[in-house]
Amino acid sequence: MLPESERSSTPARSVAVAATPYPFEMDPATTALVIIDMQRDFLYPGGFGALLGNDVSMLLKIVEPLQAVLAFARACGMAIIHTREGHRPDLADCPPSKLARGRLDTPIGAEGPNGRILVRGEHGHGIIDELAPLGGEIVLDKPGKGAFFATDLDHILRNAGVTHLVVTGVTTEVCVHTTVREANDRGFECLVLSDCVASYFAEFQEVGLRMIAAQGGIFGWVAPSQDLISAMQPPVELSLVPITTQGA
Ligand code: TIU
Repeated sequence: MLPESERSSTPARSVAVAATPYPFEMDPATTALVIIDMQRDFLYPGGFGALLGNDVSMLLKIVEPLQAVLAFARACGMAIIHTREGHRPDLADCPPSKLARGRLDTPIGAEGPNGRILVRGEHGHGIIDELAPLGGEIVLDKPGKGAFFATDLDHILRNAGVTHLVVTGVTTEVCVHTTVREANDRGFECLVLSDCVASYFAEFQEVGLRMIAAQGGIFGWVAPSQDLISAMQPPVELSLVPITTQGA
C-alpha cells in the first residue's frame, strides 16, 4: 500500500461486487485480501484439524479457487495478508484452557507427523505450498481464533489505509467468523468469498455464511469469488508499495 502522503494521488476505483445481501462496494487500493490459516495443520492428515476428529479433505476444495483469487489480487497489486494460528515453542502464549480442550492424546505442542502440533516454525504450522506467501506479503502469526486477538493486525491495516477486507480461508465458523465479527466491530467492511472459505461440517459452512449476510449484512457480505473477479475486470495494476513486516 502507498504511504498516507502519496495515497491521495491514487485514483479511487470503486467497484461493486454482486453479493448478498446487496452489492459490496470497494476500492482495490484500500482493500486487503485476508487468507486465514491455510496451514498444513488444518488441511493435511496428522495435523491439529485431523486430531480434533475432522475430515480434513473437506477443506481442500477451496485451494483452487483461492489460488485464482490470490493470483488475481497479486496482479492487481492488492494488499495481501496471510494468517497462521499457532504458538511459541514454549507454549507460553497458549492458554491452559486451549491446551486441555478436546482431551487430545496428541495435544498442541506434541510431536505429530508434520512436527509439533500448532507450534510456530514446525512444518505443520506452515502455509500449504499452493498458497505460499511471496516476499512483501504480510504473514501474521496469531495465538487465537480471531486475527485481531493479540496481534498487530488492526495497526497494520490502519497504517496502510485499508478499510475493506476480502476474507478467505479456514474454518468458516471458527477463525473466519471470529475474524469477520471483530473486523466488523472495528469498522472494517468485510466480503467473505463463499467458495474460498471452508468448514469441516457442511451444515456449519451453509449456516455460517448465512449468518454473516443475514439481517441486512449484520457482519458483512458474501459472494462467490467469480463475482469479485468479474467486478474487477480488467485487472488494474495499482502499483502499490506492499505493506511488510519484519520476520514475515
Ligand atoms: N477447529 C477448527 O474448526 N478451527 C480451528 O481450530 N482454527 C481455525 O479455524 N483456523
